[in-house]
Amino acid sequence: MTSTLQEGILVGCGNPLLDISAVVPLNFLKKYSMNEDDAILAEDRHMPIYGELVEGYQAEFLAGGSVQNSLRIAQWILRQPRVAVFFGCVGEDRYAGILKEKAQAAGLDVHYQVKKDVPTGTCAVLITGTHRSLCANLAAANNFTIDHLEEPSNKALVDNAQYYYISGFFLTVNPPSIMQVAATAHAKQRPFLMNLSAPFISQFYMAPLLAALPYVDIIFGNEAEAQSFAEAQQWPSGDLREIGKRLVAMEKKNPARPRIAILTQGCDPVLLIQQDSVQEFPVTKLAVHEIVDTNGAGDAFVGGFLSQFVQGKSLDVCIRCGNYAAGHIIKNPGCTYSGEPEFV
Ligand code: 26A
Repeated sequence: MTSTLQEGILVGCGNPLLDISAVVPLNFLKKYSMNEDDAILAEDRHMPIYGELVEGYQAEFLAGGSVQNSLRIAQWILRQPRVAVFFGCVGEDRYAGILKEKAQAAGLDVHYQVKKDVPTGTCAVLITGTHRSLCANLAAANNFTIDHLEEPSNKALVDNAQYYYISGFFLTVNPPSIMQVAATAHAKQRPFLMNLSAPFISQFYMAPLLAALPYVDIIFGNEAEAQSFAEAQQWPSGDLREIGKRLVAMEKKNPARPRIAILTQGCDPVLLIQQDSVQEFPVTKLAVHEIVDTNGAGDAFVGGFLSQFVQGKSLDVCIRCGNYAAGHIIKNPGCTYSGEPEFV
């Protein structure tokens, strides 16, 4: 970090979740009809998972929630506190305290909406080898309402930001808030960034996703999420480059700033798609013994990207930093970091 950035230059909204993470046998996934590397919303039949992880599998508690993860990582790399502001809904309990403490320790400026009498959301993280399967019980996070963004001090934070980032996950909670932030970004001609987040978003939340997409300047996703979007759109080709090109060509409110798609594919190269061009950015492959878990890798990629993007750096630098951050997070439990960032 050389120059000082405006406080609150980056605003994000999402689901603040406490991750309950454990290494489990494949049978555990089977028992709950879950797949490796999936991300789902908990139904009633998943509710015993959380207790089982704590009682039988030495579960670890870690700060989570996709957008909050990305913003914490951006803060870690920036080393300047309060560059990023986060909105989301928590309960009034010990888990909310842990989340706030971890976010603030990273330098993130959190403005939680607090829903009394509803527990803070949790996410079961089931680790099987280098895979992770997520099962989110949103609880309080699902109670976020647009009036939180309309409170004068929060509205001022949204109005003053220069960059906006919201996950596809948040489409399950409050599309009106997403549309409001998107419209603000559009009116002020500021970048609005979103993430496809999980295959189930394109399967079950395509309508609100399509409503937000015309405002999206940069869309992130991994290969499974991009495939799911393509299938839901009934696009003929499953080729990731083709999907990216079609994504960037979809309707856009501000055609003067063509949409960019950034698609990750594990340890294969990251694809940067702009109009008809596709560029590849290699990923440094980690040895299996270096991998602690892959939980949060995609979020960390976005966090690293954002840390450079808000400094006006080139897309090339942003993506290289995304790859650096993801690599670091994979070597640590959940979406946590250790030591000082080493990205130059
Ligand atoms: C709506 N859903 C399902 C979710 C999530 C989520 N964050 C927001 N909404 N499901 C999982 N996560 C978070 O994703 C991170 C890994 O990318 C987990 O909390 C985990 O920290």
